[in-house]
Amino acid sequence: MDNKAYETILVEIPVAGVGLIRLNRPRALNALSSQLVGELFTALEAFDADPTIGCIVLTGNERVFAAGADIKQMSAMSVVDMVRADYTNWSRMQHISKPIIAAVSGHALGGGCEMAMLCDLIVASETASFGQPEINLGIIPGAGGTQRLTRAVGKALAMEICLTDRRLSAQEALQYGLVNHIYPVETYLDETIQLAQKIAAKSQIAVRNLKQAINKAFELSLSEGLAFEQHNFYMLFATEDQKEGMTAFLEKRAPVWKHR
Ligand code: CO8
Repeated sequence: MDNKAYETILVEIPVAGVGLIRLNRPRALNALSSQLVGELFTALEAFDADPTIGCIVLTGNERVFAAGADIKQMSAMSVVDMVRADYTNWSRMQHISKPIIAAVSGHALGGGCEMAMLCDLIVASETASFGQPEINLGIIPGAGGTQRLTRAVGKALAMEICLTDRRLSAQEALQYGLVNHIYPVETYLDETIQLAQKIAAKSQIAVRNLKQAINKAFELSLSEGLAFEQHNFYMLFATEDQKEGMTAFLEKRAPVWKHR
């Protein structure tokens, strides 16, 4: 973990087991320039590879999570530039095996909303606002907005959000199941870090299998998903953590995970 390696993000380990990434282009409202996105992927992969980290928190600042793709950078791009840069390909983030929690305060717009939805849980501050305003620029969401938002809030509301630039307040996002919790601006990040700490205290190998299995629910039929879950369930019986978890329960003590 080396902040000198980054210009547009900040990384830290605020408490044992939790990796924190802050988007740090405040004057551009954390617009997702190619540099920022590249640094974000590198930092996510570094925490994913770090055995001391069990959960990752991704945040912006109190005013803005991210105001979307960098319009200044994007405005001059041609379709060839887009294809060459693989501009909306966020598969590097999708392949992170550890849970990622988005801590969202203020605007989460366009690519910012899509980035939050690429995370596994979302904690919002009372000022969080989610939207897909791309239609105002003569484009549409390109990093999953039409797909993930529709799965999260249903077709009718997703259509309205994307077609009319309707913003979802934190309360509405909670009501529709897009976010897990809402906290005051003063505490949302600490609460998110505490939630991440709870996850980081589990067996990393079981957490990894769990994240994979739940995400498969969006890709597979029910019977295929059940077969995937069953496979991951059986596989855990080859781990030391399964033996330890069950032995600790029977001995009425806390488990000591080895993450293998
Ligand atoms: N890109 C570049 N710069 C931005 C962006 C952005 N998305 N958003 C804000 N800024 C800049 C402004 O240009 C301004 O810069 P300057 O001071 O140099 O003029 C500065 O940030 C402050 O912005 P405002 O003065 O507009 O601040 P306000 O508080 O008045 O408004 C808003 C805040 C409502 C967030 C407003 O800035 C806004 O509407 N921003 C654009 C939101 C938007 O349209 N987002 C969608 C972008 S398209 C997209 O995300 C496609 C996703 C594709 C996949 C992702 C791949 C990376």
